[in-house]
Amino acid sequence: QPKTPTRDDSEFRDYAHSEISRDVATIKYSVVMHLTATFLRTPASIDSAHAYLASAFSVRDRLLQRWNLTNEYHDKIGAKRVYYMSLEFLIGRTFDNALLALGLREEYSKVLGDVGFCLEDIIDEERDAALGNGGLGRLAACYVDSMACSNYPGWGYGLRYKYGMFQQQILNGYQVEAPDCWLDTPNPWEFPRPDVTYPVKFYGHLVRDPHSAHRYKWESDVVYDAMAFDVPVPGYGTTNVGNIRLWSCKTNTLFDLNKFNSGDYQGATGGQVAAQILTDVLYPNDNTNDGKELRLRQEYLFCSATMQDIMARFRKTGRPLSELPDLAAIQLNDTHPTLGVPELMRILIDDEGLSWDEAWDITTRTFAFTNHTILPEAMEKWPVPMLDKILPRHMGIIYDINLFFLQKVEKQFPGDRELLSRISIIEETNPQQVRMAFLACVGSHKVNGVAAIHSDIIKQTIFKDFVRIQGVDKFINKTNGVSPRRWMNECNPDMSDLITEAVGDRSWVNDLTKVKQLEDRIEDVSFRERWWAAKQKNKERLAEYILTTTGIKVSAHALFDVQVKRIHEYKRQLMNIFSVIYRYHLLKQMSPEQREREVPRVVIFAGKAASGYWVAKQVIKLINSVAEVVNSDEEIGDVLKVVFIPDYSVTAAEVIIPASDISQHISTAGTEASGTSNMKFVLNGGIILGTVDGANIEIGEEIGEEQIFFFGCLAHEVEDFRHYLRFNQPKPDAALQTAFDMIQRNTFGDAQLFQPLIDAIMRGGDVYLLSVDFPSYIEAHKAVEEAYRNHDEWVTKSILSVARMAKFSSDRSIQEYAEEVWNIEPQPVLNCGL
Ligand code: BZD
Repeated sequence: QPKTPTRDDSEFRDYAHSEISRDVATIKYSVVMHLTATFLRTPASIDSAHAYLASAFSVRDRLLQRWNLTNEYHDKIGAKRVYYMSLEFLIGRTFDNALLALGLREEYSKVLGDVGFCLEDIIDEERDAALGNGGLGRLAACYVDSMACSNYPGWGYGLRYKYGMFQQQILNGYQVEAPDCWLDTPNPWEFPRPDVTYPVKFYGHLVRDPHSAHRYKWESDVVYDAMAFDVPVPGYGTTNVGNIRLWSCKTNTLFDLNKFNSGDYQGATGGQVAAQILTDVLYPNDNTNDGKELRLRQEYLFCSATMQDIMARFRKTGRPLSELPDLAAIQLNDTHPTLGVPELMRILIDDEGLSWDEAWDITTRTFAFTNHTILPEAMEKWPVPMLDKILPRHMGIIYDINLFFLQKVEKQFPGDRELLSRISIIEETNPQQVRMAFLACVGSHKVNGVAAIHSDIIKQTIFKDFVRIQGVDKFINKTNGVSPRRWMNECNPDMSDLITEAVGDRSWVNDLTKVKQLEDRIEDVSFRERWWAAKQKNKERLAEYILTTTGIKVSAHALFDVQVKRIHEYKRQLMNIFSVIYRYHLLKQMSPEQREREVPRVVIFAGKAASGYWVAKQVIKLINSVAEVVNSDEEIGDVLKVVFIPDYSVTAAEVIIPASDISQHISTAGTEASGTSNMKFVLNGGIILGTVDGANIEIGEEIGEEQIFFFGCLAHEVEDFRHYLRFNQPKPDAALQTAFDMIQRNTFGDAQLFQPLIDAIMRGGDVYLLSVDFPSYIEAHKAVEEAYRNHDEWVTKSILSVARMAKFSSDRSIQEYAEEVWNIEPQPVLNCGL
């Protein structure tokens, strides 16, 4: 508890609350101070790494000052906060983002220029914070950005992994993983809080409270400490600064002096080493659940520290516990943080002494849950014996949650035993398993999917019974969005300047509805030319990037056809590379004159495969093998190039996305919950080639279906096709067969390597329906080519699309969550009275 100051602190307040001057001289002084005092550099020993660090620390000073003001203000007015709980935050870089938010980019450019550095090079010194796998983690980062920019009092909570998403190297065409040691150099964007540390228990046994049927004492010697690191989230065009609080694990058993004195140095810190493992590494799985015990312990460390922290903040207000839902809304980013539900129950019952019913009422009014997938392999389930061993108290609470829930349902639908077994949180397998999606659903007052089609599907499938039991109003849709700050203004400066010109000022960055005004410029010849030139410049930047990362030279005048995302069977990179093989075949059949008339194309892939996902890794190998053959075929030249850009990341995406003409989002209908890169590509003037799936559908509704090249079967047809293919051999069309034949004739090296990929289609039931969608996919490619030939038509599509994309700002998503789920309001920090 901080002591209430009795001294006169008014002068301190005056200084703390007055913004640091923004003139170049002050900035220069602060950068030089950090260079000399924080990093011990002399003018002779400054390199760009330290120029970056010193600049970043000086920016951080400003952010932390605003951070303090924001939190002090929200505390003072007793604002309700939202807590976005996510095991992943895929943040990327922060320096440029912060400079733009603070409006100090030009000033820093000048300061760095004066000491002989170029801002762009300095920006490139920063390493990505890659604490996430893909869409789910990046969504969390966009959402905290939007909360800060829209002045919502909100925090992200996550884990501070020592090793983030692995670095992908390509050796001999294969993916090789290397650790991401992102904390090896100082990280200016985190602020360690040793004062904010909580003990987290594991294992042990329970002692029943003799006075209460529901209360227990949980005793255990295995106690870890979770220590907070705060990551400031700069708000653009506001002084509000958000926060992501990340937990780092250490043991709380003291250093063993006896062991140390007897020479056992390692033993003395043994516990420390074991504990650190908990937050050592991000699990590199996207849309799969591997059920590892270490992952469960990570999840609990995260949930326990977060719930203790939220409760500590709440207790300081002195308000009764029943008012917790009036001051805190907690959003579960998928099921990974679901142990927060039994953890809050444990705190309220065992520590605070509430009755079960009181605790349950508070808990369910506090939590809400977002589902991001219905792929069966991604569904989190924990074996009961494992949970019982590691978290005996929580297992007991989950049993009781289930018991009371089933009793209620039994009253509502007497005698329906089938129903009870379908909805039970405990699955009656051997061993029994806890279905985390059901626990999250029962423990929350709202459940949402991430695009309209996905929200409909979950109501018809995994949560069908729950809709009947708990009412349809509990199940809502919140279509994803992305941050226009990072995904337009920051990554695409030239296009952003054009939008600013059309709108009249840069206010569209915080209010994307204004991009509508681009439609007024659709006939403006000069504007159209400059629009095209901006894309061309981005393509040249990407061509340069491809050259440095792969050594492949591509023409920036070719059509850039991009598929960048995690490698997964349902995303069908395999279908893409089969179509490339078929195109190669067609080109080989042509005369040089015919080839000359083709639209030259660069097919660009990037994405990581989970380290244990063999099929996905073979797909990478196939892409690289095809690339090697095609790119070295002199007859083909620039008419077709195939590129696999290694180590896809947020920073790589910021170069790739603004440069695309076409991007592919071609999941089997009904499998991609939403997708968010589809939004980013269109917001950067690219056109989608995609299936009728996820957010592609809503993008089409907004910008006009004629702006998208749709193909493939529809979600409601998938089941019948799959059923048919379980019992019948697929019938590949001539084009697909040609691709198979070329592989099998060793055109791309040893056919044996790739036979399993063909077998998955021909003998494995073709679960992702490649053989079904391939003919319409090839037709869609033809349509793309025809449209691209018509330059004018293409530019019109591009500008119109951006103009109509306002819906896909994450600001819109966050506003909907705030109003319909969290019941919170914007609280712009007012300097008055602090
Ligand atoms: O979430 C993704 C979906 O696949 C996308 O369709 C959607 O747009 C985004 C955001 O809503 N899901 C994931 O990214 N899932 C994971 O990364 C993940 C990670 C660990 C365990 C399970 C899933």
